[in-house]
Amino acid sequence: MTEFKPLVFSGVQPTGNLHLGNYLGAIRKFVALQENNDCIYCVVDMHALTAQLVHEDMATQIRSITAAFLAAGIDPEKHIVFNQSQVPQHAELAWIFNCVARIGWMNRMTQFKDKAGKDREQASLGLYAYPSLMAADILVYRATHVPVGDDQKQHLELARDIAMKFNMDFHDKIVPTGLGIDIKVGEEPVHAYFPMVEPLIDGPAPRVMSLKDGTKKMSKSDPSDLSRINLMDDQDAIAKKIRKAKTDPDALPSEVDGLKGRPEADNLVGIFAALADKSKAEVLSEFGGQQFSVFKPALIDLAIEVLAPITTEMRRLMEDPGHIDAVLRDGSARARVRAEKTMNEVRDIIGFVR
Ligand code: AQP
Repeated sequence: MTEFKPLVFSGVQPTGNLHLGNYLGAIRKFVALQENNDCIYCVVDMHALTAQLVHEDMATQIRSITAAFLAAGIDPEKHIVFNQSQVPQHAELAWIFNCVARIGWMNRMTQFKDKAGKDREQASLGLYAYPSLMAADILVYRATHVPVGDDQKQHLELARDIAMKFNMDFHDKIVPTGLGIDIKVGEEPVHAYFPMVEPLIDGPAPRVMSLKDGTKKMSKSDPSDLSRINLMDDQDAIAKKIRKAKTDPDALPSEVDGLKGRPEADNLVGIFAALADKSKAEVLSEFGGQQFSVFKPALIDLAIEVLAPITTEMRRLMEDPGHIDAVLRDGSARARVRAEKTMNEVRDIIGFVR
């Protein structure tokens, strides 16, 4: 049985300062995956319009995310780094997926409920359709693996549902054109045009939580800057934010089970583990029984050690916007070739005349 060639795709929105959650949940995994995979990493600028239409500094934000990708160690020559709006095929496939996805599916998306808040009538249609564009971002390359934070799990399940419905609805068109590939869905071999994407959400900090509230996701849009560590924060800011991070009065436990019901402690141990490339159990074997007055300084040193070189390199790259734009133009040109191949096949499957 043939299978889809493994291909990694992921994206980050240019909606504000990148934070430690974006780094540990996404960008750090992007870097590791490029060793053994063909990878496409995208600054998803069209997604940035969904929650807020007008951005005074959109171009700078796009360059800043690109700088973070490069500073973290992504190789734009071996892989593809680009911004979504330069590849219009994403929007074209998203329209087709809008016609595949069912309103009932979209109504279940918790991110829409969270971001739209109480006044849903005033949310943009784009915010509602966001997961359909996200499915198109991935499937326009027929990508198979998507490294993301835990918050994106539901959207990836939707991408699978969209792929499956397209494959089933157009089955009679896919088979004679020979464009599909045999995949296994459960025990059944199915001739499919789009793969069933696999989320890659592992690691000790799949959802980094706010430093002020261990039950809330660390997020760019949190009004309190003390809730997150930004990738552009200097060493003093990192130290101050970790020192001020909410904790409880108890010492750290020696076993992972002891973190249950202690969201802030769990979060800081998870962050330490992810930054040190260790498991939470390993971190607790070192710090179990210690107070936060001992653990926090160690976390500050580690966070600075890991983040400072990235921050310095991001600042250096941001001084040469022409270079960043050239990287994005080159990546976009290469992405367009791949995306257009898929779109031609999709147009043929649907029966559009071309
Ligand atoms: N707190 C987090 N922990 C782990 N991973 C996270 N990601 C985001 N927050 C966390 C992951 O980062 C990638 C890029 O996210 P994004 O910027 O495209 O969108 P987002 O999830 O909406 O990010 P934010 O920071 O929460 O932005 P706002 O405040 O604008 O909503 C994704 O892989 C995401 O999982």
